[in-house]
Amino acid sequence: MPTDISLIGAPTDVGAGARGASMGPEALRVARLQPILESHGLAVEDLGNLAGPPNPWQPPVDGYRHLDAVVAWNQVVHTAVHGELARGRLPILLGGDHCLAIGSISAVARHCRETGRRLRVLWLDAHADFNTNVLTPSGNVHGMPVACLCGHGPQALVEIGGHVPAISAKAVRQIGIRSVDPGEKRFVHEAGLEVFDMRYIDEMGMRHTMELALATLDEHTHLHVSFDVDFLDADIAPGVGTAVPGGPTYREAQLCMEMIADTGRLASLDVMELNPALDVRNRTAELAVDLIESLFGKSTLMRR
Ligand code: HAR
Ligand code: MN
Ligand code: MN
Ligand code: MN
Repeated sequence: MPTDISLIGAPTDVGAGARGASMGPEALRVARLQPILESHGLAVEDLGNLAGPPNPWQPPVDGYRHLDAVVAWNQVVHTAVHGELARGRLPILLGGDHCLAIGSISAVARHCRETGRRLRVLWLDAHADFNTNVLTPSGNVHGMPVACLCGHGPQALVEIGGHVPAISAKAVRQIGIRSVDPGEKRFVHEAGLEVFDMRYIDEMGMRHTMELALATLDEHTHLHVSFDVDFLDADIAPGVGTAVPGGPTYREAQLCMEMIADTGRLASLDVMELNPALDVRNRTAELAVDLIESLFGKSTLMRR
């Protein structure tokens, strides 16, 4: 796992249904993401923010809101994330809404093809984000990134990394899922996505869940974590646009992050959907930073 980290801000809410995720990168900086990672011996470079079109704030056309702007943002994200991977660095994408995972994960997948690595994507989210323009109840593209990455979506998004599909559904493990639209649910099953929903976590526990989600990694695996902050229980993480009750507790989320850290395979990360306009004194940003620390192996008194 590279220890040189690049922070990449993507300040847009172009794929979301609520405004404000565009302020996510700055809130993570205010919550001291860079110095806190540096305090654990990591070398962190903040590349600042990417630039893209403004949010047109228009109704859907053919089932997509703002498709052109979503494509433009994902292209700059793809280029930036791929560039950092090519430099041997570990990119952390600071969202921004979750539609940007199309650019980010397509870049990771391209890098894996170029370097002969195997990709595993952990999708930590309340939502499956597996809608299409036909299935979507909203037209918001942040509900569609996993489907786009698996080849189901508009050509301009599906082809962003030059290889269609960018990833196989088999590479993905979804964790924390508790809000899936009816048509989306059928499509998730049809595609064969491996989903550890909240019912599964309730019954089996986070430890067993993560053991399965992280099974069969080896030294050739590039582990990408796409962390939608609404993964967390809405009571502890109010600063998101689409909060859903009944998510992982603070301790469950910590264990999830610690078990990922223990694999030593983490090679890229998205931190998405943080919405400071809905937060309380930057508490959700601070919680996200606390969990990211654990993801990078913050040592605890008992274990190390
Ligand atoms: N499933 C809903 C839709 O497609 C809600 C979308 C998701 N919101 C997110 N993504 N934050 O995880 O409109
Ligand atoms: Mn999401
Ligand atoms: Mn590459
Ligand atoms: Mn979500």
